[in-house]
Amino acid sequence: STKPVRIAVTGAAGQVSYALLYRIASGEMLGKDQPVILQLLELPNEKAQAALKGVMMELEDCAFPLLYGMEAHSDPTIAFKDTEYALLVGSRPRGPGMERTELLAANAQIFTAQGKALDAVASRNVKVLVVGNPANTNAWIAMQSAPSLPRENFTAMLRLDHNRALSQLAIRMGKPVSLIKYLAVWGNHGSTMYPDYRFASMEGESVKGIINDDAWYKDVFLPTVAKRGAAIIEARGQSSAGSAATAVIDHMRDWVMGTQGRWVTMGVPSNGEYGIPKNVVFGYPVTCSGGKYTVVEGLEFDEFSQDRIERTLAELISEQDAVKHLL
Ligand code: NAX
Repeated sequence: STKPVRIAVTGAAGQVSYALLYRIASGEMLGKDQPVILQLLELPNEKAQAALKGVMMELEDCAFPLLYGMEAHSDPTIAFKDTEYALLVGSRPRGPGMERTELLAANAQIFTAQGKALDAVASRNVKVLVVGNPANTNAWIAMQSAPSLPRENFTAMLRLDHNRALSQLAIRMGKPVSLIKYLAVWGNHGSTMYPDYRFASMEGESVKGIINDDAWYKDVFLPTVAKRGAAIIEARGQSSAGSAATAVIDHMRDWVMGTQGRWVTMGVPSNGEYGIPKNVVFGYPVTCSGGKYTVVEGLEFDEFSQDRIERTLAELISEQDAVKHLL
């Protein structure tokens, strides 16, 4: 269709957004024939708003044919008006000496307000992706704060973890990433996340069988994926931005355009699949088609994977417990 769609992006002057907005405006997310209007949200302070203006000037200077409009906002109830996609990238980073509970509480406040704003003014079909950490719990909070919107439209980003895991497997096998199918990442976007290669295949053969090295899987692969964010900060002096933006594009494009049977990982509110309590926003392998995702069901767990699922669930429950009195 040539009617433009409204896309809200929060944290729009931050570094993930700086890598993301150009790609949305060039059509990488929703296709090369879909015009877009960007509704950008930043903190109201002068510095953030000035930086946002600068980003918008650059976007103008790109003369993107698909970019039909841009707006700068500091109030989510205006920024989210009629938006069909909401990319919630901005969140409160951990400050020096800040406790985990303080951080969770600060973000609970942000995502309660943003959930309410979506509930009040967004398109009734808005598709929401939470990137800002703690992403799963923030998505859960926004969903709880938006009772009139479809629960299943609130998702959290685990795609960066999925992509990191894919690349590590591909490198290990000396094969292109595109040949690997049926990889799953379970649970929380955090150190307990569980990249699971037991079902993965490459050209019809088991990836686990090809690699045939359980010690590598447990002692090298799992920690490499789990600590990749820290390794990037160590090397680059800044956290992942280009790869995070790529994961946003992948997550949204696949959700909207479908995966043609391929598995991808999305953090989605549980309907009880695999014994995860309802509504916990949990990383699951999914397939997408017709603008909807479906959790892959019927997979079996062994003792190791059961333990990993329980650990990542415990982390999510403890995050929820720390904030639920604030909702
Ligand atoms: P930056 O600090 O560069 O940018 C964040 C921006 O958000 C800032 O410009 C800030 O002013 C703005 N902001 C803060 N609170 C806001 C609010 N209430 N409303 C609107 N804007 C607000 O961080 P960046 O590197 O861009 O990362 C953004 C978020 O993504 C962080 O929370 C980060 O932890 C998270 N990440 C999550 C990933 C994932 O896989 N789920 C990977 C990438 C990234 O680290």
